[in-house]
Amino acid sequence: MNAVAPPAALQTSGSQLATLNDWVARVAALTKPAAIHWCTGSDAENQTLVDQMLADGSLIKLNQDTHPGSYLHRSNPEDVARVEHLTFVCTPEREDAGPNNHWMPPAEAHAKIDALFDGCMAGRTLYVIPYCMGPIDSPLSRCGVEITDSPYVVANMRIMTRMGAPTLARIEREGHFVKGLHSTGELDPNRRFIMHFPDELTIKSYGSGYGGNALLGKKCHALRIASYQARSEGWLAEHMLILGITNPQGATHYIAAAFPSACGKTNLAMLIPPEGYLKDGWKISTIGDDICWMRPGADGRLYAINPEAGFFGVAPGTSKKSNPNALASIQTNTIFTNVGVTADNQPWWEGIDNDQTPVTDWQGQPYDPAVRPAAHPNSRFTVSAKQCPSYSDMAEDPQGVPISAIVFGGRRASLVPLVFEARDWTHGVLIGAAMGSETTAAATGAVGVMRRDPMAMKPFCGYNFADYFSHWLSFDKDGAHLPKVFHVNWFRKGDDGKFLWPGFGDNLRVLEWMINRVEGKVEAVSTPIGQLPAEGTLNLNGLSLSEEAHSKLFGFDPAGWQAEFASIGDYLTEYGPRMPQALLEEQQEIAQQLA
Ligand code: O2Y
Ligand code: MN
Repeated sequence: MNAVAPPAALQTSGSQLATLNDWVARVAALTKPAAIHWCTGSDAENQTLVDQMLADGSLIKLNQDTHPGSYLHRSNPEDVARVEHLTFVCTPEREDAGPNNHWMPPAEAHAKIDALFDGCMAGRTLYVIPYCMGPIDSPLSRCGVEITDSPYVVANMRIMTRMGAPTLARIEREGHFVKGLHSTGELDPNRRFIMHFPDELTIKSYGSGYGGNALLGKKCHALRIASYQARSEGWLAEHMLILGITNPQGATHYIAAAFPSACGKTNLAMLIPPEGYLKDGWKISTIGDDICWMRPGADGRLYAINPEAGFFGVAPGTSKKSNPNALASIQTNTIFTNVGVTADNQPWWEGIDNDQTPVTDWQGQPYDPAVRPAAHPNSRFTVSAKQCPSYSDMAEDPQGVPISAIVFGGRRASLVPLVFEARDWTHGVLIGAAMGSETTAAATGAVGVMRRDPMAMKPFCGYNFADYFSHWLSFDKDGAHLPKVFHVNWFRKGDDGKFLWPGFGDNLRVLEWMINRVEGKVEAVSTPIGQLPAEGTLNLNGLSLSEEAHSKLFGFDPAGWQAEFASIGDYLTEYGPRMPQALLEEQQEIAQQLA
């Protein structure tokens, strides 16, 4: 076995990196790899890994004329998504992980997963990936090191993070980093765990090679561990996209928005303004599509970075119509996972809306729609953010971007209007804590069941939600200039079951109203649930909305909200005595107004 210490090319002057070297040596002693490779992130290194994966069949070359530098990976069919039931937060006290997490005592968790790691890399190469979440020179960024035996993970982490020598230099300077140990193991779902040890800044993941289970910088580090770290360091690690809106006068506002899965976060982050807005000179710029780290700046505003350097976007439904920027981004240098392919080897998925047809499905079998879709519903593309036409230079700004508005949103067929604004920060935190989506018959068999997903962090908060809400409330202090908070619902349906709001580019109309509210330019109507757009203040020019659409998108149903607030009260009390009194009082006050 070679090199338990980084090679000269990765070292900075006099570097010893003792903690890192010791950890690599201990992991190597446990996992017993045939070789150790310290990743530099260079093009040459990537090419070597790609060639190796092409040779062993774990990557398949796509049509290099139409998709230069792009490849397909087919994961094990039993390893196609995050596994929440196997994901644990291992704090010393169960209460600190909270009812929102699966919990195991740290010693038991280490013992259980280390037994799986024992000898698991025999005959394999152990890759050491130093990565930085966020711009390398940003004080908001944090570093980690992932050890993995998967070259596919290395290739993805190279796209999704800033990887290599500058990160190692930063780790040496700072003296700390998040330790992530990953092995694909046997890909046996019965021998699979994703364990988090927030007190130890440690992640251990075994038995999956897929997405959030394996690319440890993403959900494990940038959300679960980071949210825990953020609590003690006074910042927020959130499941939010970040976008910039530039008005015709050239002023830019930044918005951070949290939505549960399958609510179009990537589409919103890359929105293309509708025709009239484009003509007038409106522009949307993308900072990030999934994760947002923010902290108060000297002026009291929240400043945000996107800790990621790429997009791990869901492929099905991505088309020239739904997301032209995403489609443009993935024409070159993209790793596709679990999509179908056409006869001439181009990637294909349901909803791509082109004139091609798939011949091979995501499992490598001849495509037969009666057997399975061409692409797995959770199939993905991994691509550098720099390839996105709407990606903003400001995403690389070490200071981050100032956030003017925070948006919470869910998928609600009934009750919830298109947009409303929180009266103040505490009310905004309550709106975030209560947010959720209704299930559909297709997904669960039970229509209209409310699943609450506070701040879209249910699968990702690394500690007790009650403490998390207290942390959010703590930002409201002297000198703070906090963003306005809004709630949106793009998914309100009419009596005929059809969506009432056109969505996509037209969502900019709602964002414009928010910006006008931030600038104090337009009026709102006060209701117990918050501020609704006053008649004529949200630009509907060029849309033909029915009377039903008008009343449901902009109206407020007191009886329906009374029941909703009773349910919100029940939900908050499930968290027991740690639930902050201020949030309970806010809920009770609104419930009384509705009674
Ligand atoms: O299934 C996975 O591992 C991917 S999940 C994912 C990927 C990108 C962005 N968000 C998510 C999510 O589940 O929120
Ligand atoms: Mn996400």
